[in-house]
Amino acid sequence: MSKFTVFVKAMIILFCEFSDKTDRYDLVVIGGGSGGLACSKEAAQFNKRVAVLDFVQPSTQGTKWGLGGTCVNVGCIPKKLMHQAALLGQAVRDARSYGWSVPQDISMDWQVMSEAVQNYVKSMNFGHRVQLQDKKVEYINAFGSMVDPNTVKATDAQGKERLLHADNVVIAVGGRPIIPEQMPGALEHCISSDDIFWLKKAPGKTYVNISGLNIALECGGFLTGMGYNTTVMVRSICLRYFDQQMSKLVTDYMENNGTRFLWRHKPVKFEKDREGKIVVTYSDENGNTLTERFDTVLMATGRKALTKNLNLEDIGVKLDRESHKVLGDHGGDQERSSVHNIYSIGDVLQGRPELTPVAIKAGKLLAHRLFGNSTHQMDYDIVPTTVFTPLEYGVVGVSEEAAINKYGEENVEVYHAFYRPLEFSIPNRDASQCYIKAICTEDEVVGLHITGNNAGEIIQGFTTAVRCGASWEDFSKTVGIHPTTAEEIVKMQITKRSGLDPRVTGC
Ligand SMILES: Cc1cc2nc3c(=O)[nH]c(=O)nc-3n(C[C@H](O)[C@H](O)[C@H](O)COP(=O)(O)OP(=O)(O)OC[C@H]3O[C@@H](n4cnc5c(N)ncnc54)[C@H](O)[C@@H]3O)c2cc1C
Ligand SMILES: *C1O[C@H](CO)[C@@H](O)[C@H](O)[C@H]1NC(C)=O
Ligand SMILES: *[C@@H]1O[C@H](CO)[C@@H](O)[C@H](O)[C@H]1NC(C)=O
Ligand SMILES: *[C@@H]1O[C@H](CO)[C@@H](O)[C@H](O)[C@H]1NC(C)=O
Ligand SMILES: *[C@@H]1O[C@H](CO)[C@@H](O)[C@H](O)[C@H]1NC(C)=O
Repeated sequence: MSKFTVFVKAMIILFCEFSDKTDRYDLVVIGGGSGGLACSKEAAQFNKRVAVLDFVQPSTQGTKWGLGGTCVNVGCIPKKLMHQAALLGQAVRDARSYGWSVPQDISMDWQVMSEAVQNYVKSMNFGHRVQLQDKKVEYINAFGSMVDPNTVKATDAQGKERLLHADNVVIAVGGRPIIPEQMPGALEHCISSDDIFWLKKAPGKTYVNISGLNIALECGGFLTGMGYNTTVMVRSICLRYFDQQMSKLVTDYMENNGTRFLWRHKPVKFEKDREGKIVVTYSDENGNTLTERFDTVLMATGRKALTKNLNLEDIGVKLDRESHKVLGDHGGDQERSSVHNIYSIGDVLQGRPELTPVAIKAGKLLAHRLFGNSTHQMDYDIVPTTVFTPLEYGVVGVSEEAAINKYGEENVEVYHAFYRPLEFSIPNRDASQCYIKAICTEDEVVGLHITGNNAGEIIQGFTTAVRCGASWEDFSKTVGIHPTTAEEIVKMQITKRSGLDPRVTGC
């Protein structure tokens, strides 16, 4: 696009926002994140009148951002870019052994890195507005709430209200991090994942309090990789919803590579000293109380669904008691709520994986069912994912624990292997956490797990095979691509049951 077309498009967007309209819609979507944007754009393709409302409440530390939701602004995108920034540091160090002259002290300029990431995010915010405009979806920068099942109230930043009459409503409001307000000093002094990507100055010595979610480990990982002294405090386990053997490999690698873990520790309070450092008081596994000073404290203790001020329960939309997420599965439709014309997609739908591609796919399929005569439901099974820790962990299908529970130990065969990525050889990097396992029943591979470089890229392709019901025999008949990491998957021969040593044995 030329600068001129961009300018014209921006003017059109401004013009349309100020022009008046009648307020009857085929579909109103509340929440302009991954799911809401996909659903509204898809619905508009059927020549329907569609509006999407998006409104961002500032974080507890006052961070704000533009259109696109969690993934674009404070999730997948800035996280993966910062993960990449950290990986490059490792690559630069590796480069020495390949003959590149690299100074002894390499360091990260936080300002340069974060500005580059933020500028990219801002370009995506703008891109989303242009796309809504192109697809004729009305974008309303206002907070949405329900008045009755067919009326949405839009309240803008100035408090101006407008009522929209909607045949169908999609709730796609996502979630936000929880800062434990009852913990003294937490609300004042701690940041959340909503702030870390938008910090103006380098985080410095950082303390990460985690709740068993991957977000915290990923942040702790890239901060360590960028050279910040990072301490991760873990109360019980990391990566709660993942295979525990794999989770241990991920944290072992981090621990060996500079992240300090305090296991079974618990924070008690946070204070600020005269120099502006945060004094963290915590108790260790023996109940001793200790204090330590940090520049930054990142709270990653969980997320809550943003259903609170939507007035949903008053109009009959049932929410889960604990999570406050919308309960779906009504009238034979997974995304339909207890009110027949109100649907829910993405992170705010109860019991579904909190992932961007899941929200997008569910949103598009819903639009086709609403306006395209489709009956196609979302398949929430066999959803692949990757944890972008310094050693990435990619997975599709079930954990070993879950497979044994479901099929019984005697009906599960686990193929496994440690491997040494070729890239690790010349810099002589430790590969002792590079590992693969395939969980198989007699007929099918039901789980595939890998730790290593580009784990996400590898698992994405194999997901199709797993979805097609490929058996272990199909995997092992597959010819590899040499020399790659992915080929190690189809080369595995050792089962856990055999008790043979799965470690690397040479060529
Ligand atoms: C740090 C982090 C890293 C992540 N990394 C990954 C990853 O690598 N891969 C991956 O697949 N997923 C990742 N996720 C998860 C992913 O971001 C979410 O699953 C996805 O964004 C969910 O989309 P959504 O449409 O449900 O909601 P969101 O994207 O959260 O969008 C909801 C939007 O609605 C707005 N809103 C809320 N209430 C209202 C209201 N009443 N009126 C108007 N607007 C409202 C919100 O401000 C927001 O803009 C990550 C999440 C985090 C926090
Ligand atoms: C990472 O681990 C390897 C192998 O244990 C070690 O050689 C390297 O120095 C570690 N890196 C850091 C930053 O600790
Ligand atoms: C990081 O902080 C810990 C805890 O204060 C300290 O023991 C360690 O020496 C620090 N590491 C570096 C590299 O400064
Ligand atoms: C982090 O803080 C919260 C709130 O105080 C606490 O409930 C949680 O257990 C803490 N996590 C860890 C790992 O200590
Ligand atoms: C859906 O079916 C109706 C009735 O058969 C038809 O009028 C309409 O054009 C169809 N819509 C689409 C998008 O195919």
